[in-house]
Amino acid sequence: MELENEMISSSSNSSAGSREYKVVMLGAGGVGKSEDAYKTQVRIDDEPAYLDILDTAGQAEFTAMRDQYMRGGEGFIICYSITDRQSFQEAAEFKELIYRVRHTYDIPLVLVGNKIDLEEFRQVSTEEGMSLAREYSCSFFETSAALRFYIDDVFHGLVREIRRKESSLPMAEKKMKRKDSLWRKLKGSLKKKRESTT
Ligand SMILES: Nc1nc2c(ncn2[C@@H]2O[C@H](COP(=O)(O)OP(=O)(O)OP(=O)(O)O)[C@@H](O)[C@H]2O)c(=O)[nH]1
Ligand SMILES: [Mg+2]
Repeated sequence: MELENEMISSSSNSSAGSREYKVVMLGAGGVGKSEDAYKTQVRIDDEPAYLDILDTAGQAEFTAMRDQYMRGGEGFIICYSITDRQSFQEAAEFKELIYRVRHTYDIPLVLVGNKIDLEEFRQVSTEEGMSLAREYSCSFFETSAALRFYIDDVFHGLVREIRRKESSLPMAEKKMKRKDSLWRKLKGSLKKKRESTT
């Protein structure tokens, strides 16, 4: 599902009210990233949070842009499908890709195994997911984007991670403001790309 986000950027990172979090969805094609992306406003620990989600596509033509959006994201959702082992193998590679661009492993992220409603087609066990999450030092959720199971937990988990990181970094807010224009440019060009391919 597409997000209409261009209107909101002027209020990004506003001091009062809802704070905006720049979230990048990563994952192989067809794992359910776009289904996940529709929910954008959540209340977490009694504070509203607006999630500005950059929904990347698994296809090859977008991988050239991947470094760019990895630079702008404050948090990452790494998705695979529990019915697709290949997508799990790809999920295991994203942390290195993020590291190459950000030069730190201390990046807020959550790992998501989607499509648990298709249990009979499962190829990746819950234990394997948990074990990768341990390697990543991140939280792990199994979800069904189709049935809206545990989707809120994913966003809550990620925002908590971002807040925790921020509270340990006093200069974080300034850094994020500088990234706003890059982020908007990226989202604009992804949008154009999609329009030209559909
Ligand atoms: N059964 C089931 N189907 C799902 C679930 N999530 C997504 N799908 C379906 O899987 C297909 C792919 O979902 P998308 O959200 O388009 O996948 P994507 O990760 O955005 O794929 P790309 O944009 O190609 O990278 C669609 O037909 C969805 O309806 C889920 O939790 N359960
Ligand atoms: Mg998609």
